[in-house]
Amino acid sequence: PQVGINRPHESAHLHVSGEATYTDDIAELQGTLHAALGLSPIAHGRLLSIDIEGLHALPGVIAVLTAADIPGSNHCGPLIADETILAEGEVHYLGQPVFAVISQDRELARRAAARAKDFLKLEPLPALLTAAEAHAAKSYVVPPMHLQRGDAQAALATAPHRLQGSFNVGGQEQFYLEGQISYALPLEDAGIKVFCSTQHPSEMQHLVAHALNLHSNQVQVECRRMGGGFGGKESQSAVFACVAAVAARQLKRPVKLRLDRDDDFLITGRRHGFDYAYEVGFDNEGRLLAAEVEMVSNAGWSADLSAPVMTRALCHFDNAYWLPDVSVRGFCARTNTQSNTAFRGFGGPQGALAVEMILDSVARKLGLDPLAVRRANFYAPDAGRNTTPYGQVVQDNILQPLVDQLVASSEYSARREAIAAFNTSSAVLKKGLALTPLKFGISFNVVHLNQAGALVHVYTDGSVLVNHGGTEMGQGLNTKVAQVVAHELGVDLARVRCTATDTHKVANTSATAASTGSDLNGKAAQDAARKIRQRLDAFAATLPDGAVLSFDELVAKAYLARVQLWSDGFYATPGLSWDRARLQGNPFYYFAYGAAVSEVVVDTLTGEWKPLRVDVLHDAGRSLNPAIDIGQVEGGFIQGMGWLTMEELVWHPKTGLLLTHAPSTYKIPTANDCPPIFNVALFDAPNVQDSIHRSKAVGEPPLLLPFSVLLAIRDAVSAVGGHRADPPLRAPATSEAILDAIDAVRANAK
Ligand code: MTE
Ligand code: LUZ
Ligand code: MOS
Repeated sequence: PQVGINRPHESAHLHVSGEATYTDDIAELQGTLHAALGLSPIAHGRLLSIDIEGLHALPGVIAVLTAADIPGSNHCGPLIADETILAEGEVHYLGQPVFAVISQDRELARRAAARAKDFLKLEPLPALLTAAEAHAAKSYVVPPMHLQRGDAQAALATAPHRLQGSFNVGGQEQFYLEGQISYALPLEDAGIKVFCSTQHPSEMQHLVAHALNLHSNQVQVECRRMGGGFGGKESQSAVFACVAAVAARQLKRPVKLRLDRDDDFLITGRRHGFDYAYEVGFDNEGRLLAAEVEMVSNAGWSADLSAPVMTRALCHFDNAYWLPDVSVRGFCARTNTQSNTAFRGFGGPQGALAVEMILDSVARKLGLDPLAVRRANFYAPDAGRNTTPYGQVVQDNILQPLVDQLVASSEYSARREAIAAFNTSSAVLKKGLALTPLKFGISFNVVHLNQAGALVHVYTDGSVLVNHGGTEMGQGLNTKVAQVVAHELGVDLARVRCTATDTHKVANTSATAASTGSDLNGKAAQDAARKIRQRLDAFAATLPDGAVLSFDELVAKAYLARVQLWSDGFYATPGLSWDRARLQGNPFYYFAYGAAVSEVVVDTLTGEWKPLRVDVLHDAGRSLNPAIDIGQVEGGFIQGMGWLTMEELVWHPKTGLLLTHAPSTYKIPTANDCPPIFNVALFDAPNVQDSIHRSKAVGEPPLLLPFSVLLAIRDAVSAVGGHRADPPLRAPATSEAILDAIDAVRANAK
């Protein structure tokens, strides 16, 4: 078999030798020009004028482009036309692109663009800089959403215990190592080709076509690979693709637009920060009987993907738990900051974090181990505790056996006791332990996006070339799709290559997102390969009996017999339905599960902390490639740990300038932050659905595993008050946040 086995990433040898070609590595054509963006220096204001002549006079400036130079539409929002490529009339955040400067020299273009504030005439307007302010002003990018089942108010009134609270979690920068970049080449007859680092080549094709007043068949977008996307290149590669294309078209020269890191931070959005307010009712075992929750996301200045992100947040508040009477409201606050967007988990982590924080508080209130409270709330096929608040029946629940296995392998109970003993005898250092489970819905929560296409060529020498609609961002999609094709054709993986994603090869693709890349494109490529195999089988049956041919020999003969040796393939996920107005239906093909146990030690004098040991058991179904999947689990874990513990975004409270706009002030985890003991295993069970070789999507779900780190820190802080204290710990749990929470626990104990 070619699937279900460890295989290195198809580009691993290129990644490590520096030979992998990213967009900026493509040999520049003669005459290539460079663009840089001039940004709004204020958070909100009327754009009175742009001194184009003044900018033109700066050294090296060949052209200055503004909204007026866009021949077609200036809109580039993915769902709602509320977003411009270049500002028009008003500016909505500090960092918004207002104009582009084109030069032969990238440095000169950047220098000119950096002087934006000297050449823009702006009349400042009042700005809303926080989600709380915007929520108070009822300023939203889309109408509020409400997911409900039963009567939460009535259930609250009769519950034996009630708990009210609020907390918040910050946003997160994708911090793809390769920043946003596009390289546009004008072609004959008004055509254009754009090399773009994007998760969504088809959307870039459509938006470039609209901006240039072209048809889609005149625009080609290609992406061989990204140096990471993490959701940040799902919709937000658009501005850069469109600006490069408009400039290339106007100047009839190739134009490259590569952002430097600070501009990337200032211009693009990231994971939505969330504010939560809740009231829950529960029984003596900590079983939730009622939940009333309000979630407010900071959407930023435009809608972008905030609506589907909030939908996913609402549909993941249940996480692993059955909630009888529940009311969850979602508000996407419009603020004068970067427009927030997709980031690994797409709102799911923000939704599920809420219930995990709540259950932790419930456990402390009752004096129970949080794990016991979690288990008491699990979805269970018996007793009718098995339907999500949005009406989907959980058919593939493996929470119980998965958590049992992890509790045993991590020695949870013994370590719980050892930690309690340690904490009674240790005044300054406190340890904490937490196990958190996850359930993550797999499919785009917009039904029609769940489709994919592929094109497979078998050449006469028996080598195989695969093209599919997905994009490679390091996650190993091409490797998995090549394995599927090799398996289907019965050839060695070494015979199969994947080529760059190209809108001229497979049309109308969805973003590589929602973790569906290998589910969708794997199935589409399998469909294509299967058609070829069936033709070869039929042809082989016509050959004289006893002829034993290799694949290459068979293919060579089949060609001479005029058998079609290439094919398209298509796949659409079955059984999905979604009522967007009522937030009810079957939005997910299946669920992925997982759980993690984390142990940390906190220095209660400094607020510093360290992970000591992490055990993960993650469900990747029958994994297509366990080595790649374990890499995804480890990466997702560390990335989520960064979000919850160290990555802090700070905007200037008056000007709205994002102060943490570079690695000097914005800290992501490094190799040194990995837990010294990091046991990651896959829970080996086939998907109950007919997914590609019964595997499960693995890209995003692991991001929820490090909830266990945040809650282990919370456990350690709570130990300052004897584990019964309910610390008001915000996320990210930076040292400052940890010290604040310790202070609060101590003040409460007095
Ligand atoms: N892994 C790497 N190395 N780089 C990435 O950019 N993006 C994540 C995840 N894993 C990402 C990654 C996100 S946000 C998604 S949605 C999935 O990969 C997308 O790829 P898949 O659907 O093929 O898993
Ligand atoms: N839904 C979803 C989406 O669940 N994940 C996504 O990445 C996405 N992107 C666009 C629209 N809906
Ligand atoms: Mo991933 S956030 O769906 O690109």
